[in-house]
Amino acid sequence: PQTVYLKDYAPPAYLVDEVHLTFRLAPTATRVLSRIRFRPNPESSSRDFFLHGESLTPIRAAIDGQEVRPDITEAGLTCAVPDAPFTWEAEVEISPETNTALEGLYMSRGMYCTQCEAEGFRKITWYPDRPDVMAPFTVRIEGDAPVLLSNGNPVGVGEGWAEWHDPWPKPAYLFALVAGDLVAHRDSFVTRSGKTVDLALWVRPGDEGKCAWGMEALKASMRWDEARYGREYDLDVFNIVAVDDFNMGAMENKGLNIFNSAAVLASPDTATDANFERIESIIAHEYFHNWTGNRITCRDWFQLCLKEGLTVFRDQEFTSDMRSAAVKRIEDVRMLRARQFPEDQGPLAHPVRPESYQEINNFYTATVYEKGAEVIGMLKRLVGDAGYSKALDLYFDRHDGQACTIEDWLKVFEDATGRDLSQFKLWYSQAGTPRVSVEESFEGGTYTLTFTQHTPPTPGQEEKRPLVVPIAVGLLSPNGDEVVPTRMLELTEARQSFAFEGLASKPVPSILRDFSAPVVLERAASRAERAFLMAHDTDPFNRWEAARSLARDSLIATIREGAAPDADWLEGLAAMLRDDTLDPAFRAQVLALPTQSELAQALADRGQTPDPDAIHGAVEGLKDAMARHLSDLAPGLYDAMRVTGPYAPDAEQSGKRALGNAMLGLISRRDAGALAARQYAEADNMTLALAALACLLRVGKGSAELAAFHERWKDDRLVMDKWFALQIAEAKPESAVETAARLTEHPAFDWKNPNRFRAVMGALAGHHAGFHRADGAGYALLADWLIRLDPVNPQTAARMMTAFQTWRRYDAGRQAHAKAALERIAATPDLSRDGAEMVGRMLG
Ligand code: HT7
Ligand code: ZN
Repeated sequence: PQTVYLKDYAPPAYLVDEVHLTFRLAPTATRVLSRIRFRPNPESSSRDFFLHGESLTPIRAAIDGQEVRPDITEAGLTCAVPDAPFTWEAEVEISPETNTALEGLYMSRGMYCTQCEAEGFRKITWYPDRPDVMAPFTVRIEGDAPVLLSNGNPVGVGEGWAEWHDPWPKPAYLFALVAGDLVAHRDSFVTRSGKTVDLALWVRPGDEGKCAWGMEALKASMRWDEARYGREYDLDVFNIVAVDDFNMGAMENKGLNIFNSAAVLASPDTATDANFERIESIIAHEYFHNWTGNRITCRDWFQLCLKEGLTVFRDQEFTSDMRSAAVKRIEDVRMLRARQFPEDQGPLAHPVRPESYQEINNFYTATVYEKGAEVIGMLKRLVGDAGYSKALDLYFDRHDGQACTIEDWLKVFEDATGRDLSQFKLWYSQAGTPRVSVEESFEGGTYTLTFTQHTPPTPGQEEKRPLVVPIAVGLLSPNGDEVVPTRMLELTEARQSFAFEGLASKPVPSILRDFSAPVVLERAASRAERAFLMAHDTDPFNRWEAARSLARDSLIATIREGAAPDADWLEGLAAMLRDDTLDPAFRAQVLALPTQSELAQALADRGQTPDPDAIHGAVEGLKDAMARHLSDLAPGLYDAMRVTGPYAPDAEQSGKRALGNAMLGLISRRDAGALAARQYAEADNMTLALAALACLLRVGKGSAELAAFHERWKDDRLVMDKWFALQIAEAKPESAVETAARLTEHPAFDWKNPNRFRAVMGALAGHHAGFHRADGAGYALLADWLIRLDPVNPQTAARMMTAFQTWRRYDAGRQAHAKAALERIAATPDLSRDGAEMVGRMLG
């Protein structure tokens, strides 16, 4: 396969002034007619006319009304064209029903829908399918579906047809079309300049009761973007459609967002609090793309973080404002460590702005998204809130309607704040997680912190340079008072000292507050010091971090030398749980242990080969110890967290349920599931029911409840995904693979549906000890299914291949099994470009 390089970027030879499309819908023979006004690009010296196009059956083509016979290849066409503006017309035939890759125009249970990012439009018609070609689109849809939707504003509708016009120039990846038997949940929003926007959330009949939350989230997002970023919506309508078969969470098509049903549909009895929170943030994310992504888009796909990092950062800010900022920061860092750190520390490491790819779909990664957002958070910390606002205002003013680069983005910060960002820019080009170590000294009232930074090599990048690392530091006196409030230190050298003068006694430092940079902080703080920070730090993130690192070290000590659980940590935990001034959601976060995969990495970092069974055993042992140590406290706290009144998925209620369910988890370890059985029987919402069912399965009970759950929800696909996933997640390490294998035989295991495939195979990959079983059965089962899925849906198969990315961490036996599984995938005849690139990088 061909590798595409950032350095080879060249502007398009032709620009597009307008696009007219007509769709004559038919499941296996849809006709797409295009009329496109092209003109030579004055910025390009090339006059080669090339249009992308894949899997299209050509019917006819014409230039300025004259039939032409272009040279057609597998990737597109070339044609002789006039050296002046001209009109291109073409007709092609495509087959949405047989399009199982869910890219381009496809069908999901009788409904037509599209997914064009990144390069799906070329499966719809011939076009310069690259984000720096932007044009207004007019779309006519002809078909017998009752609802026919496309981007922009409706301009006409009749029996069997509808016409849409999107006046905002956009790249083809933002094109969308939906046609089907849908019903609307409607509302409206009045923008701050007084324009009324008609809002609709389109779903299948029967799903009307799951729309209210998504609509509220949309209105909250629209309000927030006006208030916080001064960004107003710019069309008369905003449509969202829920689709069952979808490769990712959602897609920000202009005026017509398309969502995976799982990322938008929710009701108290079918969705958990976590689902509600995720839906709120995805709705916000896609809505925010209207400005950061759509009005200002990417010049090329190497600049993906320009829209994704920024939009993730904005959705994180939104959730912080809507809920608890401290809890949101903890959740985001947990996610970063669980998903991005392994990527950055393994064979798939790549810069936030990659420099080459074979298949761009493989670069919608945690590095581009989550680390991309962290980079923006650091920029904001460095320039301050006012500098950030000024830079963003300039960004929107200067670049509205353009396709931009990271250079454009950084230049607005330089121009708005006067800062030189040349060293900061390294965050975009240098892969890998920096490691920052700290030494301290105290002499004559001066406390000095000396930081050393080092980024380990990553594939293709042996040498690393020092980065600009904002390190937020506060100092506490030994009695717990804050003697130096948070100060932002800027580490720019490989080794650098910072002094704090005039201190009466040696302080306790609180370093990397609010997780001010995406680094691994290597600091040999004593257990006593961390217990002190756990009790006294004024920075909630670092309070949580102190607790977390004590738990991690306790687990590591158990794994390495069979040590008993850290009694000081258990005592500190009890004190925090008893502290009613602390938000229940925060207390629930303090109870969450590091993931088993994180522990494996922590052991590997300390030079020890991780043993998944020993890790699993240590975690179970620590949970038992927590259950014992907190046994007096847990029942009272469980009762205190009971919510009365109608269910609401807000921060307050969901925090209480999170802490209550955490207590239930501990209590179940000692009452053989009696309380969990009661909670399950009495539950009037999915959050309580699912947590209770999980506790029952964990203690080897719950088969009757599991069967009843199935009976009640067998017709609800989203709830059934939970039913599948839960059984694997709660299986014992020795039976997780068999449980997954058994579930693949279940008649409801519709493996071509990405949600269902992920429910089973994703749950297996997420079961650390189960997936990494010593006999390689976990690797083999996943490989079997990836080989089967690859020709059907390469995108979803390739994403799931990342389950293997840590394979080199483990012992020789496991490595041999994992390597054999990867080689088997690599040797599959006609393996997709997506799959070939992923296994190639992991084996490389
Ligand atoms: N911009 C979108 C990324 C995307 C996608 C979405 C759905 C299906 C396939 C996709 N490929 C790329 C989603 C987002 O970040 O908002
Ligand atoms: Zn996005």
